[in-house]
Amino acid sequence: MGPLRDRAAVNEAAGRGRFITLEGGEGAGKSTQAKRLARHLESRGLSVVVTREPGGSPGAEIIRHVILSGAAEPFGPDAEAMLFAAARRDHLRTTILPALSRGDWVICDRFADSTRVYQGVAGKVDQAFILALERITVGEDRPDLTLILDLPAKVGLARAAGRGEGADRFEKEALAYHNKLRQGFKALAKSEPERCRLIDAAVDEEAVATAIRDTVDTHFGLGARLVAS
Ligand code: Z5A
Repeated sequence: MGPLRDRAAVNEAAGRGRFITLEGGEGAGKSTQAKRLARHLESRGLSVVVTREPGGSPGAEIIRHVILSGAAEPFGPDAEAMLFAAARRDHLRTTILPALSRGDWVICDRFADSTRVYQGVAGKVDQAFILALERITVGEDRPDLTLILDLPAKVGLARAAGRGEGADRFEKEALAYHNKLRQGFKALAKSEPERCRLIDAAVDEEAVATAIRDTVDTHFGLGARLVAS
């Protein structure tokens, strides 16, 4: 049996895959850590899909462009929240749910918690409205585990700027806005301790990866799992 067949067999035995999201402010290291976590889970014999929001499906990628270019900004944060929700619905239906049904593990760089914090806490969109959108678009398909990468806003912004790609719709906001985001994510971690884990992201990449691996292994009982190949 080749490695691919082995992997499929391992996933089949595990049933539905697991859904892990990474959250946090700008430049927290989510994309970097999503790839590293995928390699770790693959080393445990699991099939993994790495995806992101906004985006992650052809339709949602179009909406991503509309939002991040700033084209939707004049309509206000309520309309932006609805656009994120529409993109999420498409992403879930066409990418995330089919992958989970196949038994794949899905790692998503940002998800509904970003709407709660960016549009809800920092954008001051009514929380009841945000939660209503979440009920419609996400429903019961919530993440099994959310890793919130925490670091001072200034450090994250410096890292993001270091990539030299220019600031998008949200990166160009003032430092006070980014501090608010950090507090919003921390409050979220506190309010849902079963699902959310706060990870210190101000340390070096390797140390963050180790903390994430330990957290995921413990949460899903993967510690003793051997690769079936
Ligand atoms: N948004 C929203 O408002 N509402 C929503 O519902 C959703 C999103 C879903 C998406 O932008 C924007 O949409 C986002 C929120 C908003 N705001 N902004 N801007 P995006 O997808 O383009 O970007 P992002 O999600 O904010 O991620 P990011 O800023 O690109 O950063 P990251 O993925 O967290 O970090 P990274 O790319 O892995 O690392 C950044 C740099 O730091 C890079 O050069 C790394 O090599 C370096 N790095 C990574 N880790 C470390 C450590 N540990 N030490 C030192 N340097 C490091």
